[in-house]
Amino acid sequence: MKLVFATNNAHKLREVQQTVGEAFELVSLKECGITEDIPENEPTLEGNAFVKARYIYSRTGLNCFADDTGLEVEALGGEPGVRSARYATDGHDDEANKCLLLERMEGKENRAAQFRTAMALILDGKEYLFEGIVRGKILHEQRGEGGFGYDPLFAPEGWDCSFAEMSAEDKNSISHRGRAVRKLAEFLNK
Ligand code: ITT
Repeated sequence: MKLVFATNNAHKLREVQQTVGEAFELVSLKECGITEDIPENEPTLEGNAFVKARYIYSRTGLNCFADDTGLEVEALGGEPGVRSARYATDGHDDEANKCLLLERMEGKENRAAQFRTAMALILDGKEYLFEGIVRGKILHEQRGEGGFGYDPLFAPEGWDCSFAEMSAEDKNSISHRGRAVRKLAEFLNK
């Protein structure tokens, strides 16, 4: 089955393709001719995921899904949350975002945090929502070279390393997006 996945992030596309398997051919935004930025101005992850999915469905008429992910830090009242991509600047500046997070976490004893993904699917015009969460903690400094985004600062529960120090397979097996995508794949396979 062909499905449009609403992302321009090559890391995410690879991660998700690995998780859903070969039964689904994922098509990126670029591949279906959408080059403009889709606005993500909703106050929730779910809202943003649906805005993206509806936009693609109305432009292409193709079955599609879209995700929005946020890093929710307990000591910061759930921040950066829905603003994770635009935490430090208007753009997607990963380095600036990580620096700001470390700055805001200075002196905080409670390091608990979670990544949460909301995944919106539109299948033959009907809408569905899937969620994935992974709990963990914010490290005091960056560790590892793999992954992307906030990965070097996040250590998942039960692991003695950051997401950026894990193989893509290990990260996928426990990650927020991995969990949401497996729920989506299970639903599609039914
Ligand atoms: P698209 O919108 O094109 O899919 P994006 O990188 O903006 O790509 P999100 O809006 O879902 O993806 O991500 C929001 C922020 O959270 C952004 O700063 C990402 O780098 C970060 N993020 C998302 N998933 C992550 C993950 O698995 N590990 C670390 N950081 C992640």
